[in-house]
Amino acid sequence: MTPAAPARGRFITLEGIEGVGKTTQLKRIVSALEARGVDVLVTREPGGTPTAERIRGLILEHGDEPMPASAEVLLVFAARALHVDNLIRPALEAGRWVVSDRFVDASHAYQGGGRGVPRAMIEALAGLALNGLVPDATVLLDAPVDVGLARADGRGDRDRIESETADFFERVRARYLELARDEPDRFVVIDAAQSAEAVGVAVESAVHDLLDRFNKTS
Ligand code: Z5A
Repeated sequence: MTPAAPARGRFITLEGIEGVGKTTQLKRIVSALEARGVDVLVTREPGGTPTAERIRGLILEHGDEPMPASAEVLLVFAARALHVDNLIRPALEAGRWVVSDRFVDASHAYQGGGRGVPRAMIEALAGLALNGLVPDATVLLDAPVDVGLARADGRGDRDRIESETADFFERVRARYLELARDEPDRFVVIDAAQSAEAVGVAVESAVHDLLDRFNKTS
C-alpha cells in the first residue's frame, strides 16, 4: 500500500512597517510553534532562495539609476515567484509549517499604498506568482510610524526603501490596516508599540490560538 501523503503544512506570514519588531518577534513565533512539536521553516521576503536573495539586493541597494515603481513591483514579484515555487510550496507539501518575514501583503502595502501601484495590477501579478497560495494566517505588528522609525534609526545605514519619508510609511501602515480590516479571519493585529516583552506575550498567545484553530480544521 502506498503511504498517505503528509498533511499540508500551514503558512504564517509576519508583516508591519519598518522597525515594528518583526525580526525580534519571529523568533518568538518559531519557539512557540516548536514547543508544540511543529516542524518550522523560517524564511523572508524579498528573498528566501539564492536567486531571490540576489534580487533582494537589487531591490534594496541605492543603485546608480532611479528605480521606477513598475520595476520595483516586478522585481519583488520575480523574487516571490522563485520563493513560492522553489521553497514555500515544496515545504508545505512536505507537511512543514512555513513562517515568512513578509509576503504578498507587503507588496500591497509598500508598492500599492506607498508607491501608488494600482491594486488590480498587484493582484494580477499575485495571480501569476502565487498560483493560488494564500497565507493561512498573517500577524500584523502595528505601531505608529514615528515609533517604528525611531527604533530602526538605531541601526545606522538605511537601504533604499528604508530611506523613504515618514509620509510614505504612513501610507504603507494605512494600507496594512485596510488589508487587515478586509480579511479579519486571516489577520491578527498586534499593538507593537508596547514593550518587546508585552508584544511577545501577545504574539505567543496568537500562535496558540492559531494552533488550536488549525488543529480543529486540519
Ligand atoms: N518590501 C517591499 O517593498 N515589498 C515587498 O513585497 C516586500 C518587501 C516583501 C526589506 O524588508 C524591505 O523590503 C522593507 C519592505 C520591502 N523595507 N522597509 N522598510 P525587511 O523586512 O527585511 O526589512 P525591514 O522592514 O527594514 O525590517 P526591520 O527594519 O529589520 O524591522 P523589524 O524586523 O520589524 O524590527 P526589528 O529588527 O525586530 O527591531 C528594530 C529595533 O527595535 C531593534 O533594535 C529591536 O531590538 C528594537 N525593538 C523591537 N521591538 C521593540 C519593542 N517592542 N520595543 C522597543 N524596541 C524594540
